[in-house]
Amino acid sequence: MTSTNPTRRRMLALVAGTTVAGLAGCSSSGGQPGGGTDTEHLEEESTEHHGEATEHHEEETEHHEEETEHHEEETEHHEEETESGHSHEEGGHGEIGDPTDQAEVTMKTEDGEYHFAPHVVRVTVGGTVTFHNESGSHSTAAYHPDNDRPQLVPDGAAAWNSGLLTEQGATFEHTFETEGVYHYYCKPHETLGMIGTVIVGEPDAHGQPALEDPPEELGEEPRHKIAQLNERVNEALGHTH
Ligand SMILES: [Cu+2]
Repeated sequence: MTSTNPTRRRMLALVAGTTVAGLAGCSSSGGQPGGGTDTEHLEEESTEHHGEATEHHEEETEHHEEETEHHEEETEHHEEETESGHSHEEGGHGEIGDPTDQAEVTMKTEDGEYHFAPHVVRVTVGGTVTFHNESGSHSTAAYHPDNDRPQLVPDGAAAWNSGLLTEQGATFEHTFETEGVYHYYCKPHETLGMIGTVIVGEPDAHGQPALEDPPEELGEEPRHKIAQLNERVNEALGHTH
C-alpha cells in the first residue's frame, strides 16, 4: 500500500525511457537493434500498466453499481405505467405496452454511451411523443428521404427532424397521424447506434418498411441496432415467422 509513490516514480522514469527509445526506433530505419535493456523495460512497463488498468476497472464497477440503482428506479416506474395501462398481453415480457396518447423519450449521454430511453415506445394514432434532452447534445429525426435517409417509416408518413438539441431540458414533440412502425436516429450519434422506434397504433407487421432487412447503406452498427429493435417490435406486435 505504501509503495504507491515509488511505483509511480518508477513508471514515469520507464515511460520517459521508452519514449526516447521509441523515437530513436522511428528515425533509424536500418540501424541499431535496440538492445536487450529496452525490451526488459518494455516488459516491466506493460506489467505495471496492467495493475493500473485493474484499478481503473474497479472505479468503473462502482459506476455501474450507481447505474444499476438508476435502472431499478426506472423499472419501478415502468411497473406503475403497466398497471395503469392494464393490457391484454400474456407474457408481460415487454415494457412495450398498449398504445397510449402520449409517450416520453429521454435522450442522454451516459458514461460515453448515447441512448434514447426507452428504445421503443408506443402511441395511438394521433398520439404524441415528446423527446426530452436529459444530457449531452442530441437530435431526433425520422428515417425518411426528407432527412436524406432510407425510408424506415410507414408509406405516406410525415418526417420529423428536431435539429440539434444542445440544452439540458430541451424538448421536441411529434404527433403521429399514420399507423405503423417508425425508426428514427440521432444525427451526431447514429453511427454509434443511437436509434429508437415508435410504434403507432396496432399495425400489421407485414408491409412495414421499418421491419424489413435494414438497408446496407446504413452501416454496420445502425443495422445491428435496427435488427435488435425489430426483434422487440415483432415481439410486441405478436409477429413471429
Ligand atoms: Cu445523440
